[in-house]
Amino acid sequence: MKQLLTLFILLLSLASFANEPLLQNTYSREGISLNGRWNYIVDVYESGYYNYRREPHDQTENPGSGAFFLNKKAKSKQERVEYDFDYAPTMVVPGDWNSQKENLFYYEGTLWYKKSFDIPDFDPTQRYYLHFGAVNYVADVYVNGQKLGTHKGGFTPFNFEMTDVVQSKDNFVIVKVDNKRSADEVPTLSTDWWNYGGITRNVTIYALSETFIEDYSLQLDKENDGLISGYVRLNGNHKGELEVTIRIPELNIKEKVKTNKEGFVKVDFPVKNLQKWSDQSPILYDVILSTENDKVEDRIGFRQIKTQGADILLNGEKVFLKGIAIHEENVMRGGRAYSMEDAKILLGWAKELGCNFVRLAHYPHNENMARLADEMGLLVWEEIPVYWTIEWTNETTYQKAEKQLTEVITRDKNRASVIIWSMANETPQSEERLTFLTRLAKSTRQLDNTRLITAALEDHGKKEDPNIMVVEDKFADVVDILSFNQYYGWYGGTVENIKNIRWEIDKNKPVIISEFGAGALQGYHADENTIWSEEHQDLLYRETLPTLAKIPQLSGISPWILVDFRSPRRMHDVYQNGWNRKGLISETGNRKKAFYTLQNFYKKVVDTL
Ligand code: GCB
Repeated sequence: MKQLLTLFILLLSLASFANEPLLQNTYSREGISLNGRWNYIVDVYESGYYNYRREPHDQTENPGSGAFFLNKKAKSKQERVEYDFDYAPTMVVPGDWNSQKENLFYYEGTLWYKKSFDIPDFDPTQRYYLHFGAVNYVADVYVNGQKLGTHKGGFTPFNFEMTDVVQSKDNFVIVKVDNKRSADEVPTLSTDWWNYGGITRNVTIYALSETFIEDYSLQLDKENDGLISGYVRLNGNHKGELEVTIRIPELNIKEKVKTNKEGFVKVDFPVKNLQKWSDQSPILYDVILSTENDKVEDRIGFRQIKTQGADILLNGEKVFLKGIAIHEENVMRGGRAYSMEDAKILLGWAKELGCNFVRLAHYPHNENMARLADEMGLLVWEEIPVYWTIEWTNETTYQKAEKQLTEVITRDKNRASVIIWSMANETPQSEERLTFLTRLAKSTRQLDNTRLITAALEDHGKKEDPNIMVVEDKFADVVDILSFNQYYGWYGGTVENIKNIRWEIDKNKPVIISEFGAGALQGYHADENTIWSEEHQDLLYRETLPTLAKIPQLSGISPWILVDFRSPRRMHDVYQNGWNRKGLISETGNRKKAFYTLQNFYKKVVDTL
């Protein structure tokens, strides 16, 4: 009997791990924001999660009073409860904990958040969803003492339905967040960025009708630029087929389609006089999808992106990607960036640099970034944190990577700005890794065959002639764009010799130099041969840019990196102080010399390529 019960509890807990389908375009829905101050308890030993036999409270029959998700209160002077959220300190959500509390600066572990909420105009006929923009890394979510589910992956959105557990007043949500690194996770133990923990993006409640528009994809057909195609998916207990109307008023489009019994319908309709979205002219159209009792509005750009030989074609025309790599940090405030205002700072700097392209490294950034890039005319590379030494043979690790990729593709598939999905960064070669990445690429193509696939690979000097650089990687056969990071003059090689090197790329594919760079402490001036000086970084840029320009297949670059970023790997107390100094802008917002060199290159040189 006891075994059966254990099995039942295990099945229950597994069921709760299945995330629910992601709500598309939450921007168009009026939600109830749970942003603001949340109480928190730091739980180093996870004693609010496990009982003293190390069994998870939420998987035991009678969770004891130590189970934090119950939000227990002592009801009498004899009752012992060893925590109380209402007396706990508070911090701001969204926001990482490291930059908000000095004593949590280096913290990697479990922290519990709690917030009380009411639902104004509560309507028992509606369905209520709790949506998180992202939580790093594992989130266990409970509402009113009931577990809604668990989500893993620090940079993608997720939501849970909570219709059966909420009421109009006196609700509470408790989230256990754990950002411990682990060898089998994605990312794995070692990275070169700060492991900011916490509820790092918005938390919002959405009230939805019984049957609502869950997801849709609308894009210009890859081959036929007179056709918009995609699908709409409804969610609900509807019976039979339902009508969906898609309107694009400026194009005089009003399409009525019927879903199948599962609420799904493929769409395909001709379009005339469309002004295509491009970096030069980022035209977005109002798109309105409606059913009998739901409506979502979006702003969508329509464009085509493909490769032809060694060229990247945007709407049939060759485009050179004048890029920059970006980490998702707002250095001016400190910590993870999360708001539209943060996105405006970062993408505004990229524009000032003269970019038409950004590499959002090394994990999915906030949805604001892609939405703003749509408005600003920036082409976007998005990636998942399959970085360095992932466990290639671990099936669960693969599933985690694929899930993160699926979540970001699901979220951003209607963004014209996003043209590239990148599978990985600087991963060491092996057959297992090739299988892993090829599988990821295949699954990406199944999810979205309209965008280009790449991965940041590595180059090396030939044995016979170290001045000849090559990329010998079988994954190069799988990708649409051959991208690689190269640090000649910083990690190996000398700056003086940069002019003598050349790349031999034997593939007829577009090439992106996904990284190059050198560290410099802003304000530190010396002769150009002095490492860490602004002059030295600038010299490396002046030498590298013309050398790269000689690669016949060169279709873009995204130097490393827009802004200095926090990294626990960078401990030199004079020059680094916990910051990776390869930024063109310092953590105080000041431009370094190389910023202007790259800006100048983008203004003048690129057009002649
Ligand atoms: C790289 C990595 C990037 C690092 C950078 C560096 O190749 O892709 O994540 O931050 O080098 O600064 O070493």
